[in-house]
Amino acid sequence: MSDTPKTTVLSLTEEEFVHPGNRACSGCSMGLLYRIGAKALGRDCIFVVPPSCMTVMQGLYPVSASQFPIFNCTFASTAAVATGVRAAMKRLGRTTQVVAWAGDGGTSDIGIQALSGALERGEDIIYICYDNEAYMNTGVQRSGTTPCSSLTTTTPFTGKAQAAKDVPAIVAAHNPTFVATCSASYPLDFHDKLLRAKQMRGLKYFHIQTPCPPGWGCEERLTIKIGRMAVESGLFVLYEIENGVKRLSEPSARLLKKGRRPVRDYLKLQVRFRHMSDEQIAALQAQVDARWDDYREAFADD
Ligand SMILES: Cc1ncc(C[n+]2csc(CCOP(=O)(O)OP(=O)(O)O)c2C)c(N)n1
Ligand code: SF4
Repeated sequence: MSDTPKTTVLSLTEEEFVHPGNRACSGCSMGLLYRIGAKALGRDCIFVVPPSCMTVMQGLYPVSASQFPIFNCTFASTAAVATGVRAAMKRLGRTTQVVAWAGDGGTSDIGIQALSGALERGEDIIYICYDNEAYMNTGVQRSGTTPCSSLTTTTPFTGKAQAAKDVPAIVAAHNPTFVATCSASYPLDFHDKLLRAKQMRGLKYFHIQTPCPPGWGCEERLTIKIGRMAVESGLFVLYEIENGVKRLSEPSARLLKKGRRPVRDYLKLQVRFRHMSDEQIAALQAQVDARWDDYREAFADD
């Protein structure tokens, strides 16, 4: 797997499937992720998208930000609709990639039942959850994957009290072909994982952290840096599970030797975490340290 050639900025295809203008907020990392991901997916692709920033980003009919057919479905039905579209393609004898592209609210809460069904059946689709860590399109309400302590409009004073659902672990418990976590700040890692996933049969699930300036309360110019800090501090871990074998991806694996940034660096750049006390930050740091002690044991030889 490590022998697979890595795409670089210079070797990335110049072909574009996403038009230069779209309706995402300035500094949105999801738009960048979509553009680079599309280069890996290629033209023969149909997207299935529930209500979310991705829908809005496309623009209003008859304008579209992208060159793919996009099926806008209901929130709860994303994976079921993708299943149906894939079956139709198969019936027509076409190898078209069917890609479900949903937000974290649409995946971890409202769409999880259809996703679980598609996982259990082993549907031959790619499912991408972009995780901006709240229901952003409707004004920053907390979702199942909003991190503990994060301020949202529905957790406005002391932040969310509960821990985030570990959706990739829930997905992995279904034993799909491929599970990967990615970050919009490492788009080439996402690109290359997608290239490999395209060659596999069965359900390929991607969970991608996508920093969101208005929702996280951060400067637009810092979006990519903040996503990197999430990885460098070990808070968001990049890994993949192929046929049951889990591997840390390079940006996270490198932390085993290099060490991690303090989580405080990441938290202090975002308004949603500014209210956290020193004790809360220390407790979070201790949790991350404990998790990495486990990784050091599990991945010592990687
Ligand atoms: C059944 C249903 N409930 C609520 C809505 C309103 N709604 C539209 S987009 C959205 C937020 C989606 O959040 P998420 O899936 O996290 O994607 P994001 O907006 O963050 O891109 C909501 C609640 C809806 N369209 N359908
Ligand atoms: S609200 Fe966040 S995720 Fe949605 S378009 Fe704006 S920056 Fe992107």
